[in-house]
Amino acid sequence: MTKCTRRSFLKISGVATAGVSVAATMPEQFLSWAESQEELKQVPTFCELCFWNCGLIAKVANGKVIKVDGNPLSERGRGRLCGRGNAALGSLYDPDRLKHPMINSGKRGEPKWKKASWDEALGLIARKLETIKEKHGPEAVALFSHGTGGAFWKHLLKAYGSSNYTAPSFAQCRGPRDVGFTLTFGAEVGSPEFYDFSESRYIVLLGSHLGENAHNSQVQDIIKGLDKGAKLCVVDPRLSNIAAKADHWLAIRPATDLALLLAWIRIIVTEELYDADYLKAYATGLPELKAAVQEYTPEWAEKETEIPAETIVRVAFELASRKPNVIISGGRFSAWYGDDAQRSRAIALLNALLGAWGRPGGIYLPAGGGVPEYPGLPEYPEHREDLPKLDAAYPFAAAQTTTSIRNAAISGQPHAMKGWLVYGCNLIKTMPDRTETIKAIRNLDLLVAIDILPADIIQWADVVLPECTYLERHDTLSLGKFKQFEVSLRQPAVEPMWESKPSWWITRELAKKMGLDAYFPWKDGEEYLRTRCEAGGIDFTELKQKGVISSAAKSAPYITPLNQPEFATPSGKIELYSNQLSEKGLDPVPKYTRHPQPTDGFLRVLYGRSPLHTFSRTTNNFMVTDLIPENYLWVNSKTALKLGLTNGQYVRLENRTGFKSPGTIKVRYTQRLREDCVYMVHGFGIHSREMTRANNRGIGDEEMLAGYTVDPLMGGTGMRHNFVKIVKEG
Ligand SMILES: Nc1nc2c(c(=O)[nH]1)N[C@H]1C(S)=C(S)[C@@H](COP(=O)(O)OP(=O)(O)OC[C@H]3O[C@@H](n4cnc5c(=O)[nH]c(N)nc54)[C@H](O)[C@@H]3O)O[C@H]1N2
Ligand SMILES: Nc1nc2c(c(=O)[nH]1)N[C@H]1C(S)=C(S)[C@@H](COP(=O)(O)OP(=O)(O)OC[C@H]3O[C@@H](n4cnc5c(=O)[nH]c(N)nc54)[C@H](O)[C@@H]3O)O[C@H]1N2
Ligand code: SF4
Ligand SMILES: [Mo]
Repeated sequence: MTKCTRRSFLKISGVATAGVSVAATMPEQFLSWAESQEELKQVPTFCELCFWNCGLIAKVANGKVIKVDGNPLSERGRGRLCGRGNAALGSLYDPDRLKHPMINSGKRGEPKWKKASWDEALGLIARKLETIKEKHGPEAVALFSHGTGGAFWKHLLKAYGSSNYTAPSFAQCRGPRDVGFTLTFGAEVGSPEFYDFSESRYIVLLGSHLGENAHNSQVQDIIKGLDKGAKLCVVDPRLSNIAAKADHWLAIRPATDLALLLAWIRIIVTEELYDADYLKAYATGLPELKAAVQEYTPEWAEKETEIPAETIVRVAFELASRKPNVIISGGRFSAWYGDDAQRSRAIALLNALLGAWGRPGGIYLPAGGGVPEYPGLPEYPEHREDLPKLDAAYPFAAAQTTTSIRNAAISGQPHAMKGWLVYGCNLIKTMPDRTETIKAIRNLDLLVAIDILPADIIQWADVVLPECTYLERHDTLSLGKFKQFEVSLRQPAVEPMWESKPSWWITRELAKKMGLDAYFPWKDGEEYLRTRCEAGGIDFTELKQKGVISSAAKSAPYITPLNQPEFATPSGKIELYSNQLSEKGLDPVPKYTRHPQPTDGFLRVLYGRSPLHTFSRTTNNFMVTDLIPENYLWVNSKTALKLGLTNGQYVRLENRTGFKSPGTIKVRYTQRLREDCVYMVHGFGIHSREMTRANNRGIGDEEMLAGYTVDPLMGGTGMRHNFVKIVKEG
């Protein structure tokens, strides 16, 4: 940790000359520090307001964080933070935070909270977990997790004897994409993605709204690429911020992207626009692919997508003319329509045909690297081999799906499911079909929520454990595979407030109560991290000082005669035609099927991200709610006029089952959206009175969802068949 004086800080930050107007917006802590002669402590750590995990430096005075800045050493942010990252103080100093453990003495879902000591709360959880293990076996307990601290909970779960670890960020998010790419290349595109945007010469984005999706370094990279002359084609029913910068905006009819992709593949294979040498060296199945896509002509695709055939052809030729320095990306969130792994595979096929994998401006080959786990821990107990797999129906479920855990809790099939540990997940809002989620929760013997806020999920918990925020804790390391391998450290800038605690502590104390101490030998968070770093040859003192350490050697990010790629597919090659799929009775080349479109005055709900919010994580954060307090309903102006809506008017939504939204949402006229859709950002529509700024603000897209379609390959849940009517108030 380095220190700077008040004077040098004022000079660096420009505050000394900025005068009264800046002072008026400065937090109180800052002003009192500026008045004092205190030295400013600088603590490098990393952000958790989303999972990009940008390095940041917390400026601390009088025991309070007064400001955060980007850490220039971090490849994830390169000295910058996004709008959410800058709102760190709004998370840390949120007066609505969970302050002490709580036990529900009422019914599940109608909580009567009793303040509890840690000893009492953890004792109760330990007893219940023991009982579940005795009655049903350890597999009857599952962990849902999102965020860095989840690693300690996963470790606890495995030590307890269960492997039922799941996350909405798989089957409700990027799982379909990862499976589509793995089937094709034998590897995922990574997280952070290995997109070499800054060197690209042609970029196609389908339903990826980078910029609003504020993944820090990736936004910087795409802007760099565009500055250097890359062409950009954005496929989106809405003119997103990035579409506004594009050479082509293709306002596709929603749910028809696969038609467009197959037409592009057909043009590229029939006109032989592909990278022939590359395919010869690295791919198999070109003739089979060619034969399989013949029906997908541009004229056919025009009818499905409403994109003119000549535009489809033009983009294909432009794109191919810039191969192999191209990226075709379908975004990160890919659980759209139920055929999502196949749509993602079509995207992977296009990248393959144009030779983008392992090429400059394409998908680079990431640096290797890792840090060993804490040495000397006992082996996890063996899992029972005879138990039926929860995801047996999905041959390519690369991770456990949330829905099969939910189904098991409802039906007891294929085995009992009685306890849920929910870490940093707001399942009420992030799993499709709330009724099913609640049905499952009612069947449990125990639901523990580990959170920082009284979010919607808290209302369904038996025991609530308050984690301290990322600025108050040590956590596991964040490892990044970029062109260099990078290790980031989280360390506390200030002491945990109230009775909140970090996960390394909570899990250790809980483990002790279950006789699992041997798995948690660390004295404290720092000792845990130091030991792992030492085992991995990383200078922990340097890491503490810098926050981020990158490997000295650069990897070889591109294919050269001496740097040949490996593809972990059964054939060892890029699989343009997939025997793995045909062996399971699935389409070896993606096939188009038509999805329902809204009729009878219904409009499709499109959803995405606000650049200043992360789902429901920030909807109560006073630093961003000042700017964006609620979500808006984008309505095409023509549609709005037809429906007699005025700009700024509050409306309700009604879905296909007749369900009316509990909350209201403000209409926003726009010409940046197709007439058959409405658009809103996800995360609002919180119903928790204790979240005073978020409660009942706006509507959640998930509240209106009447059904979802399941991906037969990997169990992802397509959540974009969401049709609504607009209901005027009064
Ligand atoms: N309908 C619909 N469903 C969706 C999406 C959508 O857009 N629409 N998005 C999907 C996507 S892309 C994803 S990735 C998933 C995400 O879904 P989830 O995995 O459920 O995650 P979040 O919504 O990030 O979870 C937010 C919870 O984490 C808590 N939290 C915040 N910080 C911390 C912390 O430091 N520690 C702890 N313990 N808790 C914390 C918040 O208070 C909140 O309760 O949802 C998916 N589901
Ligand atoms: N600021 C901010 N950034 C975030 C997050 C956040 O919460 N806030 N969350 C992070 C997470 S976990 C994820 S997964 C990513 C998600 O970010 P992205 O992967 O970029 O994607 P989405 O949220 O799916 O994309 C929304 C876009 O898809 C368009 N769309 C809707 N339907 C269709 C369709 O049928 N076809 C096409 N072509 N487009 C369609 C919408 O109009 C919208 O512009 O963002 C990450 N970044
Ligand atoms: S992108 Fe923004 S919110 Fe996400 S980690 Fe980086 S600074 Fe934090
Ligand atoms: Mo996500």
